[in-house]
Amino acid sequence: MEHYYQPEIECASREQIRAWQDERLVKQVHHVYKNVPYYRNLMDKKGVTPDDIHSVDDLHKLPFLTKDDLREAYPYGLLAVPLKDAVRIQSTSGTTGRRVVAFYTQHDIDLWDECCARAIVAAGGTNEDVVHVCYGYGLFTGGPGLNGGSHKVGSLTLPMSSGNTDRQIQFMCDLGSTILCCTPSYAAYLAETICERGLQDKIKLKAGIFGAEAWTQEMRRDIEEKLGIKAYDIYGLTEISGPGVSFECSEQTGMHINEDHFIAEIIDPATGEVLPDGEKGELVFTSITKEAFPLLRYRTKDICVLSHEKCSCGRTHVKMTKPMGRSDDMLIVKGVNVFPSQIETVLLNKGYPANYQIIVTRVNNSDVLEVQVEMTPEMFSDTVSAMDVRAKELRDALKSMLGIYAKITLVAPKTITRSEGKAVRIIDKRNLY
Ligand code: DLL
Repeated sequence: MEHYYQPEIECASREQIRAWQDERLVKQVHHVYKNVPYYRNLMDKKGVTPDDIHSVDDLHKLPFLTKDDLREAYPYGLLAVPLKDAVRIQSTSGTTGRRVVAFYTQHDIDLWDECCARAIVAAGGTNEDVVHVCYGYGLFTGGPGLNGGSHKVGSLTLPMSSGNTDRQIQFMCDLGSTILCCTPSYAAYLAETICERGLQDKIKLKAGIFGAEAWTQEMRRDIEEKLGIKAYDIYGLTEISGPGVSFECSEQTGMHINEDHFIAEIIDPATGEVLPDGEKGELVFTSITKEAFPLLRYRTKDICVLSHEKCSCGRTHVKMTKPMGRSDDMLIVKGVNVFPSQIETVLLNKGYPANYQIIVTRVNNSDVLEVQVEMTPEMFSDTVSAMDVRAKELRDALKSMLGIYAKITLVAPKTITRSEGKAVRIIDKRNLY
């Protein structure tokens, strides 16, 4: 029996979806113009007023919003309701200087839960399931989002959060978890550990809902084989609510975007021109039902393709491909957002020259972040044990900046290749896209 499946919305006609979007967009534009001075300024600068927006056809008249706007308006500059009406804050994993906070009213939490519930149902979830959530809880949206969705479906929800693999596996066996929700890299690690311990027969998993980072079809097959499950992709970003902005159905040929809540556009990242279906470009979202933190034409930096082709599952909402890369230099390592500028800040603060290289690899399906750092000639004359102390200090400082450990390799002066143009700081060997 399927619970919380909403065919009247998810399989609505294109005309119906369009009618919802037209009406909600107009209302949303008035809401932000009236309540958010930051938006009013942006729109005034572009010479557009709420009265110019009559339908989705007018969307292109609105200015784009970027992560830089969110940082400039930090913390409360884009809050569109009185503080007393906001009930929750979530945040991106970026740290100092890069943090983005998003606000929710109870209505916003309800619709976010609804989006995640749809993802769980699309993966075969019902109120008979035991949903094992080991995305992180706290400021990260993964845990709270899937937790809320699972409640809405009526499944028995295990709020495990991340880490403590022994306990994860024990609960999985003892409680008979049937749907696993976590990052694909953690799913791969759990799968490997379960196989090593010969526990495949003790688990009852049937599906996994994995997202928050890029993962390949090979990784999907590996996890599916080891755990004996079907693995579904789920996409989202904190700014637009969190997981559940889009999700895979049984056809697994892209993720359906919850179009009754979010309007998607694909633009040329260089010119901002809107591109037609089937063309690759930057994904832009407009949230048309959120109250506390409604973003209009938010540039995600994720590069993908949209398709309105008919889906055999019956859902009519547009599908997006897996992101094929990003138009900025943000890396996602172990599910955490890492910007080279954060690493550079730590190095410069500790007296190192700005010659470094970031190398990301994937070993046994787990990300490894290595930072190769050039020493100054004075540092290079240190004893080996003094260098070990330096490397440890740097490792700790990076951990407190990024939230994850990096392998530090100190290298001799002038060994990192100098660039004549834009420095190549990142070598990503994971072949994720
Ligand atoms: O990662 C929300 C989320 C949680 C999604 C749990 C899915 C599951 P942020 O930390 O704000 O939010 O990171 C958002 O992660 O712009 C993409 O670049 C990337 N991303 C998210 N889902 C996927 C996915 C959460 N399925 C950023 N495939 C986004 C590839 C993904 N990249």
